[in-house]
Amino acid sequence: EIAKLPKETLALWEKYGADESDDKESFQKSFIRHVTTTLARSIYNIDNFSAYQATAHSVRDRLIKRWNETQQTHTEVDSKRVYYLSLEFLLGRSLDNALLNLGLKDNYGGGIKELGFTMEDVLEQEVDAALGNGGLGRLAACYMDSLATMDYPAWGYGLRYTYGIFQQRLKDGYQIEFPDYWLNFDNPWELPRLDVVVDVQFCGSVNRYTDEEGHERYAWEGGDTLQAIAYDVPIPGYGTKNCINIRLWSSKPKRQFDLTRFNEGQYEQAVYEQMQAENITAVLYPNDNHMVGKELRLKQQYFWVAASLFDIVRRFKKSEKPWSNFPLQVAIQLNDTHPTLAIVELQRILVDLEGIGWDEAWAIVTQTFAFTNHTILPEAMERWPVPMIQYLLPRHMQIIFDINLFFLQKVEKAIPNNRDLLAKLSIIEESTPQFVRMAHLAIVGSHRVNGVAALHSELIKQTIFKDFIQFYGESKFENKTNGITPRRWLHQANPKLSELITETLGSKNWLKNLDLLKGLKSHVNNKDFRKRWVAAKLSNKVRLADYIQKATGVTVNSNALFDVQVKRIHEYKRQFMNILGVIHRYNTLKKMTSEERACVVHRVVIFGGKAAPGYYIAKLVIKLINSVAEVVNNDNSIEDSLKVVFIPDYNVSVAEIIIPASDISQHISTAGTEASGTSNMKFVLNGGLILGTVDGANIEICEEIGDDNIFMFGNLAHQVDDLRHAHR
Ligand code: OX2
Ligand code: PLP
Repeated sequence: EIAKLPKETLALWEKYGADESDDKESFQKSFIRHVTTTLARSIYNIDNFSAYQATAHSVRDRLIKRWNETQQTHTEVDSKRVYYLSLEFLLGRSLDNALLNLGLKDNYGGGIKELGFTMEDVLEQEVDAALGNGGLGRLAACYMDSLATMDYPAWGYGLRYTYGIFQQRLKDGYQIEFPDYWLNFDNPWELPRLDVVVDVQFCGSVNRYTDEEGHERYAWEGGDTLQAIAYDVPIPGYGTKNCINIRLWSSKPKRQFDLTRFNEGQYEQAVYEQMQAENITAVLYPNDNHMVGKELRLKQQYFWVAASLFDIVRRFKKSEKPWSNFPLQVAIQLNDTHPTLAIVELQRILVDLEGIGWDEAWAIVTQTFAFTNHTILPEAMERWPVPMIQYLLPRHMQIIFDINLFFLQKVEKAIPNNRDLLAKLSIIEESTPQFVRMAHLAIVGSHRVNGVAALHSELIKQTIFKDFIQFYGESKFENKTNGITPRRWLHQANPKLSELITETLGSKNWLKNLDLLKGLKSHVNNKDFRKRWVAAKLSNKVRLADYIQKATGVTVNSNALFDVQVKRIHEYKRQFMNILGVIHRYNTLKKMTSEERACVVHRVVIFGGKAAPGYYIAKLVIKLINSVAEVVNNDNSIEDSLKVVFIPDYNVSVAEIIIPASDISQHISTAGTEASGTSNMKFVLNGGLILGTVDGANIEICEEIGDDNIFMFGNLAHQVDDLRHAHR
């Protein structure tokens, strides 16, 4: 098509489409242009927030260009694409990350200063994109950064929640929740694609018919139809032009309102349907590692999966390749069981809509999907009542029954006469009502299943998925230990230490190859290096102490030891054990004489994390921590040897301040319960010590950093069960 355009037209595109430069003057020009045109303001009417918006829009212009070029290149090259389906993307802020990844930070920093602002103030204006609960959602965000940086043709698919994870405030030591209306001001980091609209069907019924060739076919008919609208979030890689995409879907009604009702003057009823439709993507479920079987959540899952698969299939069909090529062009990774319905949806598309035979379709499906398991906690296992699926997705329920039947027939053939095994492996739990076990469906429909740390990947084979090994053998199950992006968690969060590392190693290559950090080893006895290392840590602690003062009103001494536990509040993560330890420490300090206390290292114990709004015990632990803090911090007799703070509203931006300032951090889950943990990696990367149990990725971290840098304690995973029984 391009070849057909007249030469003059092409020349115009080339002339005016050339990249805007990234130098200081070009930034200042684009900044002023955005203030006057995008924001409709003037030099007399611009505050820090407008300065942030103008800067963000200037960066956005550059991101969009890279995004366009990347997508065009991937289409031209016709590369296999990897799709990451995640109900959560805990992205945090974007401006600083984009400036650093695009290499714009210095020029933009200098440019903005001359315009009368400071980069620090401007960066502070951005609200977090907090479309996730904790580790699982942040992992998705880190993976997108790494996929972009490593030049993968990757896409993320998720939901554009109107409300992200709630904001946590404290009242009398108790957690209270406030809605996170993050889209209150415009969001420069998304590109609305009002033309990318997908119809999504719910309810209705299934009609069996015979097609022209005499084949028995099924049609899903009637019910309600909603629309999914795409919003694209560009994710720039570091030191590359590659800029990948997260496509987030927002729900809206197919028709604006019921005209008949409107004309009859029943205005509220007329817009009811619209409100129902918009509800689907209104709010992120605030539970971490805990399933709540609400119908709206199941609707979210299908809405998201249906829109994403439609989009993926549409892109594949443009290539006009045979269906057998689908798994060669498309890899879909399921982030936990939340998107498991995608397996059923693809089978439905292939069999019902494309007319492909069941077995051929199923081979395509299983070669396309792979599944990541993130937990072995029983309360987190997703199971949906059969009647609920039957009502919302009648055809999908039939397909699930068929998948199960054919699977169990294969099991019976391979391992005959073992009814007990069939019951254990079945996708259907034979209770009243029946339930669909989503993890079983995900395993049966995928060619690979992975755990997220070495221990966890072993444990899933011995516990929750044990029976599947009998049938599949071990090779379907593998380990992929979690990772984190060093761009955000060291380069961005800890500029002083990053600068020291870059100077010492002589280049920034470590930002793309973390193994290069081993090169620091030969400098450990260098006096100047050590001095600067300690100075970086101290300045991070001063920054955190300032933040603590502002957020809690408590003054802490930056020269004390900072002892940190920040993560979702959960019984298995054992914040309770930590606070009991603090009470013991306090009682011990109280019994000491002043002289004895003078020999004790002063300590600030820092907690942070949200409890799910319905998690009573977790909320009580927050209250306990605050009550202990109240007593300890107001007791002059211990002479500042101990302080306790609970930092409210722990999120990605707060993590970026806390993690680089930690001397020692606690990752003390009961062995076998924390699948991996990812904040443990972030603390270590910032030169902190770890106090941890023999659990999750702590074990592999220990192998890397050596046991001088990590204090491990407690029972091993295999001992825990015996202990539990012994204590009954
Ligand atoms: C979390 C796990 O609890 C955590 O151990 C892990 O590091 C993280 O996922 C990323 O893999 N919801 N959140 C998780 O699992 C589930 C389920
Ligand atoms: N919540 C937030 C805001 C985070 O930034 C992280 C990781 O950095 C987590 C939760 C996960 O923490 P953990 O691995 O300790 O559970």
